[in-house]
Amino acid sequence: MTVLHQTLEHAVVLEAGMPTSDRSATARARAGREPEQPFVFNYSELWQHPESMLDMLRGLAGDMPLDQLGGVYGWSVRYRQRADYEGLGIETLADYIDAFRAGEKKLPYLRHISLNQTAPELRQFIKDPEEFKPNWVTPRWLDRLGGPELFIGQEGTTFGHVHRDHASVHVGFVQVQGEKEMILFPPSDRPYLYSMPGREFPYQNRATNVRYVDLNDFEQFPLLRHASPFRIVLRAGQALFMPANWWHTTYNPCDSVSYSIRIINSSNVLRAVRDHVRGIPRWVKRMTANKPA
Ligand SMILES: O=C(O)CCC(=O)C(=O)O
Repeated sequence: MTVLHQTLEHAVVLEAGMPTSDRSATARARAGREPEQPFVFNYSELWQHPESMLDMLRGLAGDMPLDQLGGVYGWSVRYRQRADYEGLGIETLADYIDAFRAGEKKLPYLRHISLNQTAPELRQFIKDPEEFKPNWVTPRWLDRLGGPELFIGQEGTTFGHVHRDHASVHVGFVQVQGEKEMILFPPSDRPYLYSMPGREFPYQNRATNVRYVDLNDFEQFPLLRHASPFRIVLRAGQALFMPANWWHTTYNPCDSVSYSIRIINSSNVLRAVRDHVRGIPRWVKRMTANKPA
């Protein structure tokens, strides 16, 4: 596995503590400024229960088969990812958490554990930072928009492809355990990132062909040279506010547990609605194309 930070030297490094003292989304919205720059800050109050988050998750949803997790933005173990588990003897979430803690087997990255679908009871003990508020899409029935999730990854695992989240949502990340390296590209880097339409409504150009391990492969992806990446190593007790439409991918330099949630408020609601409306003709086109003659 390539450790990117040894080679992606031109990336701007973001650290905690930038840039203003009052970064709440409410304050920014009142001031009429949109939160378009990512920022990192210290935050260790996410989990509000004496039992560890992983223990409680295991207790509540340990019996759940891995291929039933996820489903809002992506599946945890589905299609070709099933092959990654062959021979590991890991069927359920409890099997995975136990193996992750034992550290004896090399495990795939367990991504997109949907809190609303897997363990909604956990949410009462999760306190989002003020920097992620107001967030109008936290109710469970708005899961398609807000979709709070957990990610569990061993050292050396990577999210994979550079992508952006759908419909102009901001994304808040909080690192619960370990560290996560995040590579971010501003929305204006789109021409250099080999993007292609996503497979889900509203079918925006939000996927790319570029994986984390390709970020220095200028032979295969020459336009990448023109991109302006940011690099963040999010440590346990730190959080990242990532504004709408920033492209990103991640790498876990050590065992990592993290939380993320999508955010919509007055600063991006019009863009989110616009993106959904623009998806309708694309949906109609796809339906018409797939209709049997
Ligand atoms: O937490 C990660 O590793 C990546 C999450 C992510 O990129 C996403 O959910 O869009």
